[in-house]
Amino acid sequence: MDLNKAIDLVKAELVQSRFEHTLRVAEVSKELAVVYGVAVDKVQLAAILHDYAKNWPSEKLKSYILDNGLPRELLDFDKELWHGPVGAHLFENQYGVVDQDILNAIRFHTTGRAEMSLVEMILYLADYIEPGRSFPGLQEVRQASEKNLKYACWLVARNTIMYLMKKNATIHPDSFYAYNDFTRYIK
Ligand code: DGI
Ligand code: FE
Ligand code: FE
Ligand code: FE
Repeated sequence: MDLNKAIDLVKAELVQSRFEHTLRVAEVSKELAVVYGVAVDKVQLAAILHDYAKNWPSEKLKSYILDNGLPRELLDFDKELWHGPVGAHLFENQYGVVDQDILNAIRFHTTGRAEMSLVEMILYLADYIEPGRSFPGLQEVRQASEKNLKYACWLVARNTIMYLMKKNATIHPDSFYAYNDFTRYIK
């Protein structure tokens, strides 16, 4: 899929503020791709598509998961975790995206997972640090982002888990797998 088609497709699907977030994630992804020597076009396509299903009503996401054989256990976790796997499935099956690295970056952008690829890490990080965000501890992550990709991703995983635990939220195993994997690397 070419980038302009992807932009048109997501623009039609997202509210304006979410579309603008998407463009900022694409811009940050491009910068990180240059720093880490990753194919810019791949990272940008993943970024443009990553939140495609974000504004779907939760009932629509739920039906999509059930009707298309996505992991049922997703439904035991927060609705926020549904849009990545649904988007990845949809682009693979309805739009002919074949690059598994791009699809995995979309699929796992919310939780992360163990052994993430460079493309996956860049999207995971860019989604967190794009200039429209304001999380506690964000400055530290931004500073680390162009120096040490895995350390920056470790901060994202750690901050996200700490934030979720403070809210007494359930946490998906992939979020812990990502955290553990990055922790082993930075030690
Ligand atoms: O779609 P975005 O807002 O750009 O960002 P996202 O898809 O990375 O994250 C959406 C939300 O999901 C964010 O508030 C953090 C939350 N989240 C990430 N991992 C988990 C999680 N929520 C729960 N309950 N469990 C998780 O493991
Ligand atoms: Fe998202
Ligand atoms: Fe994210
Ligand atoms: Fe996002």
